[in-house]
Amino acid sequence: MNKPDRPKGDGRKSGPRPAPTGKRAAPAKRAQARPSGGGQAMRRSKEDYPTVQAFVAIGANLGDAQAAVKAAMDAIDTIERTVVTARSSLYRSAPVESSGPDYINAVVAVRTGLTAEAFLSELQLLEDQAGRERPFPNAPRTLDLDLLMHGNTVKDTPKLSLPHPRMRERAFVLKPLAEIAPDKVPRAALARVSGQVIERIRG
Ligand code: PH2
Ligand code: MG
Ligand code: MG
Repeated sequence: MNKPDRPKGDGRKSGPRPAPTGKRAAPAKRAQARPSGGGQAMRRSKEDYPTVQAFVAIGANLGDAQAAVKAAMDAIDTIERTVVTARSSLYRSAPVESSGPDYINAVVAVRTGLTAEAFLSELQLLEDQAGRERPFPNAPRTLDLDLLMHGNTVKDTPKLSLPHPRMRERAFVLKPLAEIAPDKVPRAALARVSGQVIERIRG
């Protein structure tokens, strides 16, 4: 079932502002200009926050999976304080420890000013909006967005493990990641998954 569209005015980058109503708008809250050396920083524009580089693995194997993966790349770019900086090709592979049709996979690089937890929540919202259901572990899915790395963050909590603990085991993650960030994928890691059959989709 399709979920309703994300409501407007929730801090997203794009989208029109509401039309003027004729009423006088409440004055915008501003950071007070303060003498340098203390106090609150000047308000920054959305693209001007300190950011880290992060990588997201995208997968889908239900419905029009190619369209879902491409749409997800665009949707990630609409997340607040986040810009997609590189997109891999799309790849096709058989389900690994999963079932259903072949998967379409890709990886994007982003710069994000969000914490790993906040960024993950945004990714989960996009999965929900794509109609993701979770009837059982590793069920076929309309959209899967896995946070692979977030800057130098290393953590292992029930909600989030970084870097992603299984990313080194999977050609459908390492191949697209190596395409856009070869420095993140040691040759030996690629060699270990070279027996896994995966096809790059051209065009
Ligand atoms: N994701 C899984 C389980 N198995 N297999 C392929 N080929 N591609 C995936 O993205 C994938 C999978 C769990 O997230
Ligand atoms: Mg996954
Ligand atoms: Mg996942």
